[in-house]
Amino acid sequence: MDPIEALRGIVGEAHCLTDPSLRATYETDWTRRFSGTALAVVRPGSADEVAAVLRACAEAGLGVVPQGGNTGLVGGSVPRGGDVVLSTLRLREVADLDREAGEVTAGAGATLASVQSVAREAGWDVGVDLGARDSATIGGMVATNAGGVNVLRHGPMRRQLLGFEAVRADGSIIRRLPGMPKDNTGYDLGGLLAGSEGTLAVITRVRLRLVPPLVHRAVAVLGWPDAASAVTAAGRLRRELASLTALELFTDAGLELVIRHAAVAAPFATRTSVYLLAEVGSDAADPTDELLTALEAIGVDEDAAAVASDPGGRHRLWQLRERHTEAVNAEGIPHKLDVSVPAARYAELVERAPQVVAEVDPAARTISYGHVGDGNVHVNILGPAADDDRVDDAVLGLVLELGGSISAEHGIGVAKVGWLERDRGSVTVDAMRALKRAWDPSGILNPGVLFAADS
Ligand code: FAD
Ligand code: 2HG
Ligand code: ZN
Repeated sequence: MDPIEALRGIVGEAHCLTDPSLRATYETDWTRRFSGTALAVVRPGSADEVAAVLRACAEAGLGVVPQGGNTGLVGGSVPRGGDVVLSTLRLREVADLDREAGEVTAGAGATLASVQSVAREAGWDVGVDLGARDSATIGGMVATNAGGVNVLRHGPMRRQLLGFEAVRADGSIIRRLPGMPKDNTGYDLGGLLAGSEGTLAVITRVRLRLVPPLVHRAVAVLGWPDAASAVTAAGRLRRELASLTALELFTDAGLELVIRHAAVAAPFATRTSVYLLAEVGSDAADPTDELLTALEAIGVDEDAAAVASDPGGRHRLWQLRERHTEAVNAEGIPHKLDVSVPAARYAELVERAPQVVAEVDPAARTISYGHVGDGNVHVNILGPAADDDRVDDAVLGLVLELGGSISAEHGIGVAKVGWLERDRGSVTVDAMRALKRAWDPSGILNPGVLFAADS
């Protein structure tokens, strides 16, 4: 049977999109750097339909690209040419919230914001938070092992997983639901799927551990003359502040773009080279005094400090950091290098990244920001053509020289396939390939992601 007919028969006419105008938003990634044509976009409404779609695609030898909110930043969520995009957006049920235990089950296509809303109504919260919350889905976040702004407090997505349901390439459904906080029954398959970027199975549901909500919060933005002083201050804040929930860094070049494109005002009149954003939170008492005492202890410049405890003021300060991604996108198509280095090399990376970029492309602009509390920098480069990888190679080479990781939280996708082995080594990557062959012998799941398509 014609594969499109088979897919229509499984998901229904309305959920098998072949018209180019209907497919378009599924075919280009958030940055516009990566795009490809899909044979069709299918939107299954249940795990059984996902299984039938995978069986039909396996039979026809078609690649399948799982897609959630399409906010991924490494090109892994869009087709490479002729693949079927399997959108999870109809799998959005949020159910079985256990108020006593603090657990909830979310469909893969539920957005983070929708799960946060259900959790908060029940007096809980989700341990991972990120700027793309209104579009990023729980399935995509597990598949990328997303990090976000609270990793130093609650860890990345993998740490929130209690149970899962997923469909393998042959259409078999594996399920461990609800899953338990302690569960040593063999391999941790949910943990394996976290960060597998759609190459091993399609995640259809997960059970998440929730965290207590922090009703009292305070945020500070602090200016520093250079990256080294900012990173030293960040280390001291980590030691001084037991209630720390987020510790972020950005530079004046990024602040300038946010002011220009997001219509947000500078935090204070003084402009400095580097800024830190620190947030504290507590479920019991207002932590503002604790924050102010810590700021005094580390000796901040009062002309380059802003503190807010009220929701509006906190939101304004957070916008300065969270809107970097959209502000960079408004300037052009960025090269995005999401990397991490040991804390002792963080300042060096921030200082040297623009230098190594300028050596290969003097006209390129480098804007760095990130989760300094986790050693994670997002090096964004504007200027080079989308397919000119020289600046990417220069920054990733520097990261390995500094003893870091070429992907901290966004994954490998298609963007960093050429660098995986240089980071992890051939023995480790061979072990990964062995897993891929065992789970997906025909290689239909997200071909070209993690490993080159023909390897
Ligand atoms: P997609 O983009 O749709 O897919 C991402 C990958 O997961 C692809 O490889 C896809 O094939 C696979 N996938 C998707 N769903 C499934 C599924 N159900 N089963 C198997 N595989 C699947 N990321 C961070 O880590 N931290 C941040 O702070 C952060 N902030 C961001 C801010 C903005 C403004 C934007 C645009 C992005 C940000 N991201 C961040 C990146 C992105 O939001 C995350 O990678 C997120 O986890 C992707 O979710 P998604 O649903 O959009 O997945
Ligand atoms: C963030 O921390 C996201 O804001 C996106 O991970 C990073 O825009 C980026 O490069
Ligand atoms: Zn990030």
